[in-house]
Amino acid sequence: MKKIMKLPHYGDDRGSLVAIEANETIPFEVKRIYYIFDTEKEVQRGFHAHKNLKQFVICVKGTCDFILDDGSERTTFKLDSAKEGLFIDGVYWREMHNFSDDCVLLVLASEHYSKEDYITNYEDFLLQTRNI
Ligand code: T46
Repeated sequence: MKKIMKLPHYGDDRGSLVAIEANETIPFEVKRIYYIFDTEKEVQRGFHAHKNLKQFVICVKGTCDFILDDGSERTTFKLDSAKEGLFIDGVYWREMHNFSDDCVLLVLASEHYSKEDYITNYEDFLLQTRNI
């Protein structure tokens, strides 16, 4: 499953606040948080899939393109709002492109970091999705 989810946004004349609660706003327990920033425009990141990981990706500042490939279709999500996030649950090849200079990409993850969870070869990813 992959989908953009709107986040509860509390704005007033002092500014904006978004709150995220594990297992409520997003459908998993958060075990890890990381964020990506200072990424040059021409840089491309990702180029892997995960075997068993749920993630929620929020572009809290700036913009970037987040591509999800399920083995037969590539979908590009333009992330440009701190008031929504991209929920990813399943084996998708992911790529990130077109980072704005000010982009800060916040990621909430359902599992601790594990190198073994990564599929870094596209052919291996295709085999996994086709269950061959
Ligand atoms: C993903 C996309 C959206 C850690 O030590 N702990 C961590 O939790 C993470 C995420 C990374 N690292 C180390 C591993 C590498 O030495 O940080 C370095 C950069 O990671 P990576 O090259 O995997 O970064 P991206 O931007 O290509 O991918 C990351 C996540 O790794 C990945 O899970 O879905 O962001």
